[in-house]
Amino acid sequence: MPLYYAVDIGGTKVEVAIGNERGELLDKKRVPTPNLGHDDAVLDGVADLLRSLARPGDVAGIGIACPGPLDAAQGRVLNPSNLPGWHQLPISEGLSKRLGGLPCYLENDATAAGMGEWRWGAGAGTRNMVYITVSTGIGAGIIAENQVVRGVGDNAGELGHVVVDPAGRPCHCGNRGCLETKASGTAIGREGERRRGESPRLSATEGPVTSVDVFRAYEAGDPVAAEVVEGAAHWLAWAFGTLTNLFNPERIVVGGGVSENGETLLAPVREKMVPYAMGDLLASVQLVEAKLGGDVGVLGALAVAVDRAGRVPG
Ligand code: BMX
Ligand code: ZN
Repeated sequence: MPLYYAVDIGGTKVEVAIGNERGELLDKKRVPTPNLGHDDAVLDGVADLLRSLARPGDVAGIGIACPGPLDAAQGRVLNPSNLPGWHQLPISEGLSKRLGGLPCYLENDATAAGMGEWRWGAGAGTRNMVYITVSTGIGAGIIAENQVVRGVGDNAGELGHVVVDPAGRPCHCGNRGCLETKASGTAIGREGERRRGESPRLSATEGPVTSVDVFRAYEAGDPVAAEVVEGAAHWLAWAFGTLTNLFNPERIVVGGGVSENGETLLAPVREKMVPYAMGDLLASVQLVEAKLGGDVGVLGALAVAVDRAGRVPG
């Protein structure tokens, strides 16, 4: 069975792994994201990390998951705001050159994670599903009729940058009032911090309030935290309801750090989706928590490699 390298690039860490088409990870490692602003140093670092993995067989390709926007066809990272040192990085060519010409496949991180959940996680067995990560940002991976939806520039699924309030707060993408300014983990923490003075529980937080603090306070019955969670749940319900009408999915799988709150998050979202989707479509969609947990990044990248390397070009 061929093996594949998986690379998951995030704003804070780069994780690499080696695995097979059954989604089994044989070794993995992580390092803080190098932000060197120098192509060779970044690429040398990732290539060295891959070489340092235990390799019990031949490697057939490399899957890379990275925040967008990307130029996947050219294998180039464009200008993700959380990876300033990586802008315009020709990552596929650079890694391929350093690793004996292995084919490299670059994918948006949320799309890759969706592919991982579809193959080996909570989306297994579906023909139509949408994966949504609610974490630092909000991203989506869309599977329609057993096909990954990538769009003309491979950037489909930028759900977090769908504008819901054009007069709203500036977003790092350059627009205003994007969904992720209202409902990401970052947004939930920021709103909790803004309102901390109204809540004894939130004011007792050490350091700035995070989304974890808001959810703990919500579970303890804090009314201010409840307003913050319900506010975010409202926007997620709007987004999931809209996706339900657009794609008629069988399952919406929610991953990312905020999804670790499970039904505490999903129950209010499910309830609030009712006015935002057509009844029959809503009746056929399940809203579930992702299953791959902390390995979703590398498993997503592995799914990309398995999917693309196994395909005849053209
Ligand atoms: C953002 C966007 C997406 C990404 C999503 C989830 C940036 C830098 N990235 O909407 O490309 O898929 O976040 O990313 O704008 P995460 O880092 O929150 O998991
Ligand atoms: Zn935006």
